Amino acid sequence: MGFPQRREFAVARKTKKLTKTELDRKRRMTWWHEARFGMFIHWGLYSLIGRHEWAVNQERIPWEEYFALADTFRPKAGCAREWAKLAKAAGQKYMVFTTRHHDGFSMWDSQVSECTSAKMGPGRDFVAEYVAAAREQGMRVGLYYSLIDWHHRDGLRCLHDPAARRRFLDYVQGQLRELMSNYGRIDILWYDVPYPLPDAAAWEMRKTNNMVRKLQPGIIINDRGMLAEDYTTPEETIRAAPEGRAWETAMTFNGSWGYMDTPDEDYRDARHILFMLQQIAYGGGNFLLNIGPAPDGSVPPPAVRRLTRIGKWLKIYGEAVYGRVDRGGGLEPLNNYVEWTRKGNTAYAWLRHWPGERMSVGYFKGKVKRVSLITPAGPKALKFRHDKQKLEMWPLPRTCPDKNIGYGIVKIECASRPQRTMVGHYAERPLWQ
Ligand code: FHN
Repeated sequence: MGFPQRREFAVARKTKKLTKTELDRKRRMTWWHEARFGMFIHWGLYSLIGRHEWAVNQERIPWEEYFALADTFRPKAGCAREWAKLAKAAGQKYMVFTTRHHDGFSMWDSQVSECTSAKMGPGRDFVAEYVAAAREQGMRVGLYYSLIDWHHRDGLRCLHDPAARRRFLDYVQGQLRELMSNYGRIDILWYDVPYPLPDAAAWEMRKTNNMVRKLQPGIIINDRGMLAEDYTTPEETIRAAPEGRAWETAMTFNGSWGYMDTPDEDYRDARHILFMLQQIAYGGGNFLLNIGPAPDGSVPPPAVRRLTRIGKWLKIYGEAVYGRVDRGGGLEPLNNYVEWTRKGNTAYAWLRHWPGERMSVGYFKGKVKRVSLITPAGPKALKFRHDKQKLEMWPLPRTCPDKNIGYGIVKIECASRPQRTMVGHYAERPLWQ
């Protein structure tokens, strides 16, 4: 299914003129691209079970038993503020919170559902608490909304029963209208799982998103409502969208989006998170990293430890990640211990292994003006020699200056686009995209 936008992109690229839709999208998404790194939060009744957010479905738990959990759902006050403070400490710039997952339990005071955190158990509007906390920390506010609803009586019947479909679409549109009207400025709408209806027309998605955009003119909408909208959303994998198409990878720490108290070893470690951040930034994408808070709202300590370390690292090296980052292209890994991000004619060499006091980068092309080591005290100029064979630089410290995660960065400023590729030496095509 070719996204309609591909045709728009093709036209724009050929004529080098952006369409009105693309110009509007470019304006709305500038902050999003420059933010790069966000926090996903999966938290709801399923967190009380602690065996993944699909437990009610996969373990066939009777709905009466499941919703009885609400009676013991008593999170501590201010838990959303903990998430927002942690996101800020981690260097994340936006947050996306599950307002309603597939289980049909709405985490706000919805007037079109009886299964809500306000009417049942907690007696709280967690969306309101989350939005206030995120804003308090200067975070952009994203709302996740599941189109599938396993519990709603029309959630599956809507496929074949026109009256059921009308009721279910009124429910979905009514909930989205509440979320887009009652919580101030919303920056992101993160749709999920458009099942069981077969296409955007059946979901009345164009009409729904027009309503959403009317209420929130600057909002960014993902592609999981069966319209391409603003960006593509691979998850648990890194797959760059075609040039010109925004994309964001969503990842868990430990394989479960919802709370699951697994050992520390199950969590992707800080070095791996940084490696993924670099791979994503190289491809010009965004990284939405998930936390699954416990029933009381607290964040699992292994996630806190990792996010805190990553935020400390980004305080020093964030220039290689945030702001206008260009897709890499033509900066091939060096012996797989050096990977890259690029901003215009500046290449950032991410070193996850330390070469010692000198480093040689073979096949480096681009007129080098300055080479510097990024340090907590700011860039430290390096000497360098650049010939047809390689770019050599020294003196580097004997060991990696980053004692936190062991990732250092050398900044290479050029007068032309930097490249590192064997194309033109031994290979007729890039060995690595
Ligand atoms: O089924 C959901 C899953 O529980 C989780 O919310 C992820 C997050 O991207 N989305 C769906 C699976 O793709």
